[in-house]
Amino acid sequence: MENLFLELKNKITEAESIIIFSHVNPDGDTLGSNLALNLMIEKYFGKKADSVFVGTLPNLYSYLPEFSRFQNIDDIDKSKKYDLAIAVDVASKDRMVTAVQLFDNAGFKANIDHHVTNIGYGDLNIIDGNAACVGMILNRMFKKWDMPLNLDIARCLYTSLMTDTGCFKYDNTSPEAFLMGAELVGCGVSPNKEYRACYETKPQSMVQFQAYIVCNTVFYNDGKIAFSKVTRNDMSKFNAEDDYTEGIVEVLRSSKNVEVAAILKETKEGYTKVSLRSKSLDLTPVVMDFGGGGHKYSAGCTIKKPIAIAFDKLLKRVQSEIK
Ligand SMILES: [Mn+2]
Repeated sequence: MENLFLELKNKITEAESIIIFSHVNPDGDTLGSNLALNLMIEKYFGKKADSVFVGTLPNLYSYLPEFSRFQNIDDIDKSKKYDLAIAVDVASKDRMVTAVQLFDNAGFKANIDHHVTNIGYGDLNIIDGNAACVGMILNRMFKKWDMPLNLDIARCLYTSLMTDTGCFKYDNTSPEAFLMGAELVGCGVSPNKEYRACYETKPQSMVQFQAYIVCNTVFYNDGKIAFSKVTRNDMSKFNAEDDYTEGIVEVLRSSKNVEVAAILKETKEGYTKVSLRSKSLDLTPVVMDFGGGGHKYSAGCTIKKPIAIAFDKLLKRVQSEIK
């Protein structure tokens, strides 16, 4: 991995134009690591990289330093040929949606990720399924590059780490996660301030919407499975934004007997987006049956079926794993 870090450093040094991609429906890891890398490239390589997103950019993360650097992919000339493209936290190329053409057109493609389902679609693939977040891989890389963090970069990495470890409580919370957290706090990051900015700034309607969705949960198999669905009708009733469903699935999993929890969300007509969480069951075979991906205990997929049918299909598939 150390050699890969140095190879990327050389590629950044050589490149005149650089673009960094986050995945669709961006989370704290893909956004935090994108900005951390962008700021690092500016600070130590003296270069301006373009940071891009696809679809909607959640306003929730606007507390991140230099958040305004994120550009909508639709505002970038699709025929442009960047010297270097870097994808961060992008498990598969289709997670770049309409940005994939710009990625493919680049002279050199790097793929930095921690999803076990990542097949290594780049020219350079820096993938570690044991890393708690992509920010952790970046942190190791910046050390190898011998480039110390500043407060802004540390804050971006902290959001990446905090969100992907569920505030240091998921199974991926390794000794390295705590050491990294300690190091970032040492750089001046305030855990309380970052936590409040990320988790305690929900609009009132979001809190009420989430409570409603939790209320509609249906339990199966002696309470081992918890499913709830979100229709477009529910969304419009609460004036819900795309990210209003964020975190609900963890509430479902918090029930004592629950092994697998799922939120099924009607996106457009005939499409159902699924977020799955488990306590100890490996979900990757389940979501891969539906063309999805992710981590062992946290995974997702989009089922090209109306929500009621998707619900039944997914429930049967999950029940086949639950004794
Ligand atoms: Mn991640």
